[in-house]
Amino acid sequence: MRNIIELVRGDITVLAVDAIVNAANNTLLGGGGVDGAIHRGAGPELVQECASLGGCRTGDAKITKGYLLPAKYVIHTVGPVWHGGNRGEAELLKSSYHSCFLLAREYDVRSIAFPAISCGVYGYPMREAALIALGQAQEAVAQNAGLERIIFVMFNEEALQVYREMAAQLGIPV
Ligand code: AR6
Repeated sequence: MRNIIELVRGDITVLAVDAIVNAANNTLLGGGGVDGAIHRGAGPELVQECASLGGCRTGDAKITKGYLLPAKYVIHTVGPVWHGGNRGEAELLKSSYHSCFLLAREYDVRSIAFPAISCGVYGYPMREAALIALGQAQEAVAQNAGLERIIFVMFNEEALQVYREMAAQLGIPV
């Protein structure tokens, strides 16, 4: 497999990539966490475009411009709220990543950065989420030869360490 998956620690809003992914909510009208940071970085035009999109279902994704961000696009996805694991959370989280990769292909996105979708306010356990995120990235690499960089951006060292362990478990060179 091409070695295009990267794990980094930092703030996703400063990355100059084709697209950054936002862990949004169903309204797409902004919120806290990474969503708040992305809206602050992009400026008020982002919420205007988001307001025209009619929201977003859990597991789905929508794309906008990046406005004042260094990234050209923002792909907004809504991950599941964790309710203990028996309410379809894993399928929904998989679907969030998959939907983002479908949009990436459609918009010829070659470099894409993801936060740990659902792992903040929505309470998804980091290890399980990291396995899904990395597994979906492996599939996307196999299916889309145009992808050059997939960057998982962790806000803290513990999360980065979990991603490193899960990448090793899946045999992904990072
Ligand atoms: N760069 C990278 N990662 C970040 C950043 C950042 N600037 N800021 C936070 N994180 P969360 P969710 C990490 O809560 O769980 C919003 O209010 C954070 O440490 O942002 O999907 C939405 O509007 C965590 O690991 O997203 C929704 O209502 C990860 O990003 C709700 O939160 C995701 O945490 C979505 O909850």
